[in-house]
Amino acid sequence: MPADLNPIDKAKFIAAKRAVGFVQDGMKLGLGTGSTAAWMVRCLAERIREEGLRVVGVPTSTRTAELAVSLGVPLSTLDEVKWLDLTIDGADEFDPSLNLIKGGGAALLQEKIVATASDQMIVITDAAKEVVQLGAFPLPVEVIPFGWQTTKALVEETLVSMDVLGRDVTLRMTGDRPLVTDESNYILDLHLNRIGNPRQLALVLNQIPGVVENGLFIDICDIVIIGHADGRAVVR
Ligand code: ABF
Repeated sequence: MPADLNPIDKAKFIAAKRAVGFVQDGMKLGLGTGSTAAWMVRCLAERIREEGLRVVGVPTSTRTAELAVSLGVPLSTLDEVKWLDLTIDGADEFDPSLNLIKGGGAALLQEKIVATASDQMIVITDAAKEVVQLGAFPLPVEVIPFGWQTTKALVEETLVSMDVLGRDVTLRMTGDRPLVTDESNYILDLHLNRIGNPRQLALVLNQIPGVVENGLFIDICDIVIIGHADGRAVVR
């Protein structure tokens, strides 16, 4: 383990290293986005360097691609490989059914496409991500920039009829401009506090014109690995 990591980063590293232990020679991998996924890329690169592991990765964001290239992890594209053996990615929240909120890193669209095109998805997290009910983390929803304010109003209208506690919707900004995703879209963050029926909300949101995808990952995650600073990796 790298020296002088703070407890959260230690936990993320432990989870990432444990997940990379599931990687077998010849695998086609989905490479997630975020700080925990970055530790996974580093651990994967170490296995490639030290064991001669032969894998190919499909990144879920430009920043993951750049990190992988810098560390010598061979990359391909989803169009090239068509299907993946395993995706390893982070999350913002996970519930007892292993349903997730993702998208804090604004990469949810490529992450969901890649995770869905995989035989298995492993989520790597620290214990702070575990919740009884999803929703404390604002739910990211990717929308096209065209007419985004109308889309926002339709989302707000939809929330009125849904089983949620909060209904505040904000446009994600970077500085004084809207954040633009790798796919040139915007992100709306839905501050719901508690989501009573994530499966239903995920379906309803994606029916709204202008909505591209949402950060609810329902029935996609197979395994969650929770890292702990004391070195334990709990596999759920
Ligand atoms: C990405 O990792 C995002 O979907 C999610 O928001 C983020 C979690 O970030 P971190 O690992 O830095 O906590 O997969």
